[in-house]
Amino acid sequence: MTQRANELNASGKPVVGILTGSPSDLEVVKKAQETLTSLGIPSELFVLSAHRTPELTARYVKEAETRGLELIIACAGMAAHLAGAVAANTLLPVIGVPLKSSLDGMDALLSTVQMPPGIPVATVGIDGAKNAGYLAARMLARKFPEIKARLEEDLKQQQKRYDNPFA
Ligand code: RP5
Repeated sequence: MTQRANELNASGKPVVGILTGSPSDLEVVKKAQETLTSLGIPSELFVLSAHRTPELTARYVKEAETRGLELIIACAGMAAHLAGAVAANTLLPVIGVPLKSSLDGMDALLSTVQMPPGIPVATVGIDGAKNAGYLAARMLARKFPEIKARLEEDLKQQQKRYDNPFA
């Protein structure tokens, strides 16, 4: 159902949960939150680990939908199981961000992207936190028209950096 314009910002409640596996990830991961904020999308960011804090992670994810979250961005490096562990505990869409922590991030990329059938994780590129924010915004734009309008304006701004041979 289409939401009333500006309802999203009026409530101010987070609609995107961003999780990452270590405090050492935050410099990259904060780009996802900055992107969401620039598009007027309220989010929350927590450091939670599939390995080190499995119970807390599962509890957060199981409660996410009833708390009003629409999707979850999960970021991790090395044996990056966080996004898969998140997807195992919710039917919300999960965007996975593999982080470059070892092996140039190839380990995390393969861990995140190669989910078994039925438990999908929409994986962006290595250290692709910014694109995770944009992908989340595109998903939310199906429900919130004001986000679609902001994405259209953002794309126009990006296009200003390019030549128009036909102008
Ligand atoms: C992963 O292991 C984290 O997401 C991080 O990218 C990597 C290393 O974690 P630390 O040892 O720096 O805490 O779980």
